[in-house]
Amino acid sequence: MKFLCLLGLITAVLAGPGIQRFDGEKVFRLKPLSEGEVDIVRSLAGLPTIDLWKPDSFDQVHADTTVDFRVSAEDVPMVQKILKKSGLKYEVLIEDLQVMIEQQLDNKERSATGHSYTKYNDLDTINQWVVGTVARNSNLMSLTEIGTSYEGRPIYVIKISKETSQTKPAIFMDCGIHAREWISPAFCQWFVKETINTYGSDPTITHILDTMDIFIVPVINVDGYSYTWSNDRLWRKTRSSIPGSRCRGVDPNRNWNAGWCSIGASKNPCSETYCGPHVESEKSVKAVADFIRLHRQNIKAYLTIHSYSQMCLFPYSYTYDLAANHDELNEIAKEATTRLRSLYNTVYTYGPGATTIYAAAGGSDDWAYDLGVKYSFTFELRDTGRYGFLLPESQIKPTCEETMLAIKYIANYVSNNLY
Ligand code: L06
Ligand code: ZN
Repeated sequence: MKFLCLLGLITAVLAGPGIQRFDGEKVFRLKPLSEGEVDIVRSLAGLPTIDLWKPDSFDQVHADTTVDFRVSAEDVPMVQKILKKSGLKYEVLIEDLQVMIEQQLDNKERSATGHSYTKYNDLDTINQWVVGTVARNSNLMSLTEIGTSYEGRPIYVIKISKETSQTKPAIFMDCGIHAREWISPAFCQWFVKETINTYGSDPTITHILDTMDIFIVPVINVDGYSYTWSNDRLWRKTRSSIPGSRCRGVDPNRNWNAGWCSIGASKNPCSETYCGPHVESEKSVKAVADFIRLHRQNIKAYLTIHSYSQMCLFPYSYTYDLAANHDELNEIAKEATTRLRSLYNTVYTYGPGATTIYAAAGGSDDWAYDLGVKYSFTFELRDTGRYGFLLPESQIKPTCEETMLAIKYIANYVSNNLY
């Protein structure tokens, strides 16, 4: 008996803490309609086991805001009791998170390399794909390691370029700023495949690449993404440790020098929107910011891919002031989302971040815009909450196909309006 216990202990220690399970956890949706109801929702912030999915901090909850939050299994009865007593209408978006997490991997195909454009790939698989794809397409692609993360993982920039003797204007796109938004890196991989496969046959892609270069970071927050595969599927931030705090990680979309930490961000290291000890404290953010600064004369558009909510956002998010070319950005977003909708009727909303989603400072889109990149957009991909961050693999293809239409529209617009 003693031997068995010891064996169990050794096995547990060797296996490590293992991946977190979410059995019985639920995701609720509600919409407070009055200030009184807002107060009730905000009072839930006091419960340590509540994880807000949308918006991403309780300060951003106002009357008419749609609020999605995850509740631990043990707190479900208590939260339901509070909500019922308050009379606040709510729906249960996800009945059992663990079931949903398992259902997400609904593509059972196997590929020889382990990589698939219609499956979620872990970081090692993505990195092998990056190196292999660039090597196989060296006429059109090159690879730079722009730095390493807090935990020492490489951060790559893929350059897609039809070589000419002159330096061309460029579009910069990144994926995977937030770790749990898995559809984002899936889109960057899809985008690379489509671009190299259709150069020469698709007139828009051909025109874009004949006039511009494209820089792509397939995953920025490599440590966070890796952690969502190994430990906690719902991790959002980086993995850096914060001196003097038991909590880890900085929100990498609150860490850029754009009204840093002034609104919609937190100075508390335990918050999901922790802005970090200082601007660009995160190695992965600094590596990308340094790269963009280095190429700032050439970069004409900045695109960053997130999920979920189905939105096309543009500056500003750290202020309610309108961007200098607001009307132009609004027209571009309107047309891009119309193109996107034309394929599967997926409806997107669009507008400045502060009024369309919520005010939040320190984002990469605002930072790039203030650096002089006048076409700067954040995409919040599918869906609107049915699956949230756990979008099933069966939706990767349609999501990427429709998003391609929007990105191609923007890239083409920029290539015809070079400045
Ligand atoms: S998950 C993406 C969202 C929205 C970002 C909009 N842009 C800025 N706040 N700068 C987030 O980062 O919370
Ligand atoms: Zn995000």
